[in-house]
Amino acid sequence: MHRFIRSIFTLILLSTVGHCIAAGKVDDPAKYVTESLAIGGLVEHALELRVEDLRKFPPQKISEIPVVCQSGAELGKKENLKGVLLRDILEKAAVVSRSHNDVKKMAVIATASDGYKVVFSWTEIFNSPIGDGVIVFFEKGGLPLSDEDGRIALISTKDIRTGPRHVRWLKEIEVRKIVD
Ligand SMILES: Nc1nc2c(c(=O)[nH]1)N[C@H]1C(S)=C(S)[C@@H](COP(=O)(O)O)O[C@H]1N2
Ligand SMILES: [Mo]
Repeated sequence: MHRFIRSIFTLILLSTVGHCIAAGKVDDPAKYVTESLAIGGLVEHALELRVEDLRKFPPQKISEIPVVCQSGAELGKKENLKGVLLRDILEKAAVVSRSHNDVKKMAVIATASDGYKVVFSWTEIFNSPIGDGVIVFFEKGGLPLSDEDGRIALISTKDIRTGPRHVRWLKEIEVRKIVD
């Protein structure tokens, strides 16, 4: 019986720890907050954008987006987000394409200050409906994002599960040609 209780306890403990790691909750979110976003790699104009610079792009509003983890767990929803299209930012940075087929071989990598990274393809962003929903956001309910959300974040709103390509504490977007 004791062993049974102990294993139940261990299971509860493990699932809690697992969930926290999955959702990337940390003790001191303030230390991950980023105040600017760097755009680099295969671009003509490397950019360093603060929130006031992001505001100069055409605004995008998300009234409501459910956040669903890769595991299928529903983590709630985000409401009244304001941001801009990643596509508009990349157009300003101007992706370097030397030959007709170059862009088809490119990845766009979003990196957060805690090391979290997600990958898009150039095609997803510029030549698929996914691109219409990839938003770099900086406001929630009319206020700057909290330390937990990161002052600058990204979300791919048209994904089936929106948790994975939601990037808190966004710090860098890198364009890379990943195949020859
Ligand atoms: N920077 C960063 N962003 C992250 C993570 C992370 O560990 N670090 N975890 C991701 C995972 S696994 C999920 S499910 C969602 C959770 O979104 P929430 O923080 O809004 O609940 O954030 C994603 N964004
Ligand atoms: Mo997740």
